[in-house]
Amino acid sequence: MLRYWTAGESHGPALIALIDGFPAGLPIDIPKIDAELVRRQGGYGRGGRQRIETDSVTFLSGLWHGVTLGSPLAMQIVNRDAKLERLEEVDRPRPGHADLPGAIKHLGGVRAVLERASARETAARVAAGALSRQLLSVFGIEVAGWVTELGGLALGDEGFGSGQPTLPELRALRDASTIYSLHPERDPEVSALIDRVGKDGDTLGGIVAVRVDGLPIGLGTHAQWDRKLDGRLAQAVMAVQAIKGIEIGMGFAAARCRGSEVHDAIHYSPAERAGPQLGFTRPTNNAGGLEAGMTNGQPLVIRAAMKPISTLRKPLESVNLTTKRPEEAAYERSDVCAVSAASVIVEHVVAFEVAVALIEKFGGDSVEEMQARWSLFHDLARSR
Ligand code: EPS
Repeated sequence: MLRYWTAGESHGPALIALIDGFPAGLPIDIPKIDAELVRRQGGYGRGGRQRIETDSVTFLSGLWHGVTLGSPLAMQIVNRDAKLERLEEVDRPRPGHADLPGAIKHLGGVRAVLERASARETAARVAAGALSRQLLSVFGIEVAGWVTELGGLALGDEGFGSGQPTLPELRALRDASTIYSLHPERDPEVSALIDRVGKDGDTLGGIVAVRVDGLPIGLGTHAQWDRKLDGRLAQAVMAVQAIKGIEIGMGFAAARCRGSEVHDAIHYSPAERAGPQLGFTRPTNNAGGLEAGMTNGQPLVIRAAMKPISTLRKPLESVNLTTKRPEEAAYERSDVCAVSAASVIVEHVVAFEVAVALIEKFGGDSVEEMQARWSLFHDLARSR
């Protein structure tokens, strides 16, 4: 079973991702992981912290000569702004952050909670996801995330059409945009909005999207609720800081349509029998690649909604936890908008859950054994 945990405070010495259950025999491209960490640090609207940090991973275990050993992998990302010991207690909780419920829950202070609740922790999740993507790539499974909406500005939803655009085309558009949307030509309009809102001391949220191509039929299961892939993906995505909602495929829009407008017809094309869909084609992909908690061979399509960051330079009303008197919430250096970063994070938590499901179905102790099981399954399925 593939799983991971993270450790580390926002201003502590380092973040750690500990990955267990990863197969042996995969050469790891570390600069490729670092490139995703750099992308997570970017996007228009980020605050001063990203000018201090230069995120990169060091493997503390699990690799020998750059190849996975099949033992736990510990990845470290050093915090340059490691000033936790010098930081003071916070007594005015920020509405929307972990401050109030966390302090009461732990019978302690706000600092102890906000340091771990901070989205800084997502660097470790991206590292784990970027590692898992290298395993997915062996099987031809590719992932991309981008921004579809920011501060109420719709930035195009076209990345979802079956194979239109292709993932390389989609990445090229996204990487040309400082917002990570598929419409770089709209960047000036979006960054002007972020600037305006930042000047007001306020923050912005948005919607991010992820597509996974090359999936086989049958990852996940219909058989038990806690192993359904849609449920696991929702858990992973909803557990990203500031994410308030997830849609798979048509999502909420399906609730407003008739069944005949929602469900994807099943066709068969003998010419496509050799492909991962085994010849079964679907003219539409409203299901977003998942039926009954299993992949159906279509691209996996997910959208997630991010609320605006809760640290406001123009603070909201709060209460001093010591005096219980009304005071403005605390302000600490923060971002005006981190929706672009969220697109990278959601992309990587989705990738990790797909890798978990891949190992569940085709898992072995080594990548070679997984490849053999992958081939055996597809041969058997084609022989029916
Ligand atoms: C965050 C506050 C800011 C963000 C941080 C999330 O950090 P700082 O207080 O050091 O300026 O920049 O995000 C990151 C550091 C990051 O790497 O994503 C918060 O309170 O959640």
